[in-house]
Amino acid sequence: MRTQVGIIGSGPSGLLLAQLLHLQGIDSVILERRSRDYVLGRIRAGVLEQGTVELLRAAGVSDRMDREGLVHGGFDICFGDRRMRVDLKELTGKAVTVYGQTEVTKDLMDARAAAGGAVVYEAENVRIEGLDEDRPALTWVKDGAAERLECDFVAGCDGFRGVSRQSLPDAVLKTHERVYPFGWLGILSETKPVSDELIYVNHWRGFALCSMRSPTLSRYYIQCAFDEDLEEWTDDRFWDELRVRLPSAAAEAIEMGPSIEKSIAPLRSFVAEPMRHRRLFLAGDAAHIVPPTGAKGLNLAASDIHYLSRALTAYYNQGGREDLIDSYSDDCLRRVWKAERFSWWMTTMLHKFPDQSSFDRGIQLAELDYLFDSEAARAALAENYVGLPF
Ligand code: FAS
Ligand code: PHB
Repeated sequence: MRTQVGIIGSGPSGLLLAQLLHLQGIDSVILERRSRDYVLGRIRAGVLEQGTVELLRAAGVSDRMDREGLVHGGFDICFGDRRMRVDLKELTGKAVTVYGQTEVTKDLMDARAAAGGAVVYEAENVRIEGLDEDRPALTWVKDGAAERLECDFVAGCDGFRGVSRQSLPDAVLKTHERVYPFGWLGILSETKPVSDELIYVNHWRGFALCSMRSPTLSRYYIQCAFDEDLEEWTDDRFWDELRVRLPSAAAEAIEMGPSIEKSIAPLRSFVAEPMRHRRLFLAGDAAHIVPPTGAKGLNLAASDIHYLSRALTAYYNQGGREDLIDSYSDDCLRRVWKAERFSWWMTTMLHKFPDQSSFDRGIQLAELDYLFDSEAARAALAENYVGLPF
């Protein structure tokens, strides 16, 4: 089997890349180790930057998002008895769109099927060969049979625990990491969201976030210990703890109900450099991870794919241009590190750190105080939240 671009992973990164390449007449094959249903069963991101929305429109997969997505012009931040709205629209002229990653993935899968694009689900033991000879190939096992795909380039869109990052030589790969001493316990419930917009809370017991997926589907998170046992969190315990952390008006108004999904996500900041080695490109979570506080993970994946699809299109459709291929890693990392900074800053400002000194707490409260008192501080937060330019 042969194709132009071999893609590992059918999450948002892999699917979006395949769709953008298809629109440019560039052929690709996606190899995914899980089943289609398993991929769609993961509940992850919820907030799309304006740049991501525009990229999905350019990819021709935005009809349902434009119908069902919730456009948000701001969000609230609470600490102590104070509550303030960050007016994104007024501060930046932009908004964000609440539309779950599951829906984005579904729309991209439908587009892939409509285009007759190849996706191999349950592809086991995917391996990358031939990088050093600049003749890459992907091998895998499907239903017990060994398979092989020759390609010009490989896109490693296989997430944090994929195979592609590990395929960079140790002498080439550099990683940078911060693991946070807590996690997020999240639930999805078929209830009316407590507010029309998101509410981020810094409470002395820990962080809380009120989000949503639709006017009848709520998404809530509370900070928990990084080694928390999910079995110990009944729905009642979750609702009680969430309500303690919310501002009183929200705590009284919240509609509670059974969780239809409940999970704990660890929080880490992680960057792998470079994001390209010979004919292998890393994109999305394969190259970087951010704590979800700033709602950047999925959006960074989108900007990586913007740069990668642009580079591969220049190579195939503009006479073998290689300048954008050569600058891909630097182009991505310039934006990645700014999103890493913002996500670290939001996380540090809003969470309770177990080993927090009195000085750390003083700085955290001063950060919040400054935000509440300064429009310039809110403008800096807002321009990062809506997404820095690609
Ligand atoms: P993904 O991890 O989504 O996709 C990678 C795909 O590659 C997967 O389908 C995987 O099965 C496949 N794969 C892995 N190894 C493979 C192999 N060896 N062979 C073949 N296939 C392989 N971001 C936000 O912005 N907001 C959030 O609230 C948020 N919450 C999150 C919660 C959790 C639990 C996690 C893990 C992430 C969360 N994120 C959030 C970040 C998340 O949305 C990612 O940024 C997004 O999924 C990135 O997409 P991909 O790069 O496509 O990686
Ligand atoms: C979500 O809705 O899942 C969500 C929203 C905003 C965040 C993180 C997660 O910062």
